[in-house]
Amino acid sequence: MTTTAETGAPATTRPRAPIGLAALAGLAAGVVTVGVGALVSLVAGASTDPLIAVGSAFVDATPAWLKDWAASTFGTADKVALGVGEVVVLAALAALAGVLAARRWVWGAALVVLLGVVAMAAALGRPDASWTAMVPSLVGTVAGLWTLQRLVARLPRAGTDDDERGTSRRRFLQATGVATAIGAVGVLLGRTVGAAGRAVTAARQAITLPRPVTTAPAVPAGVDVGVEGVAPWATPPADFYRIDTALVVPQVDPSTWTLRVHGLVEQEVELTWAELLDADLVEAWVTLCCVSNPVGGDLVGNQRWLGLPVREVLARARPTADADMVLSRSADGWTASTPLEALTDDRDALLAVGMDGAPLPLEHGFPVRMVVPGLYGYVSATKWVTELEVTRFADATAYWTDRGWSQKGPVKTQSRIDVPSDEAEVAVGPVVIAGTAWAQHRGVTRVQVQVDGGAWQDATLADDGGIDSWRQWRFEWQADEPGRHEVRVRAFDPEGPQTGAVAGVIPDGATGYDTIHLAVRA
Ligand SMILES: Nc1nc2c(c(=O)[nH]1)N[C@H]1C(S)=C(S)[C@@H](COP(=O)(O)O)O[C@H]1N2
Ligand SMILES: [Mo]
Repeated sequence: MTTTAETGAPATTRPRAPIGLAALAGLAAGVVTVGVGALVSLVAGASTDPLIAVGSAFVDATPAWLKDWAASTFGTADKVALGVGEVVVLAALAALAGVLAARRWVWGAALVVLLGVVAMAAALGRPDASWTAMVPSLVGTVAGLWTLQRLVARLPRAGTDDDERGTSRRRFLQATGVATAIGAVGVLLGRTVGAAGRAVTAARQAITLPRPVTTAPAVPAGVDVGVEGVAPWATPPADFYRIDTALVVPQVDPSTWTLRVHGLVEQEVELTWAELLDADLVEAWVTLCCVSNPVGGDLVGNQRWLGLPVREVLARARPTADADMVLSRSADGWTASTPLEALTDDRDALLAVGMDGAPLPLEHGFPVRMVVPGLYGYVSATKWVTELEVTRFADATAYWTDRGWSQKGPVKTQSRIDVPSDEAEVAVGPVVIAGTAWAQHRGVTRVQVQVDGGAWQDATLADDGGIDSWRQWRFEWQADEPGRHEVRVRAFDPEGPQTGAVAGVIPDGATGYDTIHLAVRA
């Protein structure tokens, strides 16, 4: 890639450096910038890492349609996709800075400084940022500039004799290699040491949760319908879907955690971790689901949560009569607006500390999160929660409602076919069709299956684990005719059947029947 430039460059005042090598110098300087930034972020906090800060700012600035596209294209791997995209764009810009710097130093330097300023601004703009947030990007940029200047000065130039060029080329590549290695070590250290969040992980492991004062009702033996391939009724925490805007998992130390309850209240309340664990905790099975879950999707899970009913904390604070909403806020500045009523009625709306009998996993909101039966996560399930502001829908908005999603997000009754998989081949004869359905806080009362547009037929429901949990079902279809067949499902809650009208996830959740096609062979 260097030959054209090497042979073709006219020797003017300053001989041209091969463009490929110049780009390489820029890339190496880029790696140093990012690596030094990552190292300094070990002290300044993971959210100040330049790549993470820019990525997070990007996430917050992303319009809803793009986010929706990313979520539906990459699913829960959207964070990986974002990271890859960011690295590709940055690499291209770094290479460009190298090429520019080889022509005219100030052009290359200006591009590096510009990128540095963007990263500093992004870091300072994080909700949890203090002025030190800009330091990793600043130090990284200075290190990157210095590296670029040294490498560009070492670029082998056309016009010198062959021997000399060979030597200077080797020296340049060595220097570039060393710079890249140093930068890469910085990135690795920054990510492994930083992301492990050792202190908080250790604090979590040291916790013994108290016994609930009210235990969850015993789960009937038959909540699992007993068909292989159906998502288990109790979702293992390791398999529980994860959706949030946090590029680095917030590290919240329970010993310094507090929950501040304020706003339209007669009495401000502040709750510590010790006080929370001392309170009368209850246990409840609740199915959580995401408004971004497409029909048939798997952004839904069921678990046993341990926590303090939010209504008890609110009762201490005594909301004033004009309040109708609680704006919950997380350690990393995310917000959700929840109808006050859903937090004060008799449902198990929890300030949860436990999931599946253990402290919350870090990525599911450790040490404390909200869980509210019957509402989508975006309006209720604040992870790493630190603040409840009692307010009014007329006066305040939240993270997703600012981005075009509905103020109110009650879960829509839905059903899903888990087996067979779509486009599966099955033999003529009995075919077991099975899956799950949910209508949190109303309860699934009936599930029906329809084949090839025929009559809706009742499926057999698995045992009921409570109205806040999903419910499995199975149906045996007698497949007589070879060929392609269409199977659909619908669930009922006490108000009737779910709607078959097709709607996308924006602004308040997808509707329509989950549908599969089966190839029946003789
Ligand atoms: N702090 C914070 N809490 C959050 C979110 C977030 O982005 N940040 N996302 C919400 C959304 S949209 C959903 S669906 C649930 C998902 O919870 P889970 O990741 O534990 O499954 O968390 C909610 N709580
Ligand atoms: Mo969500």
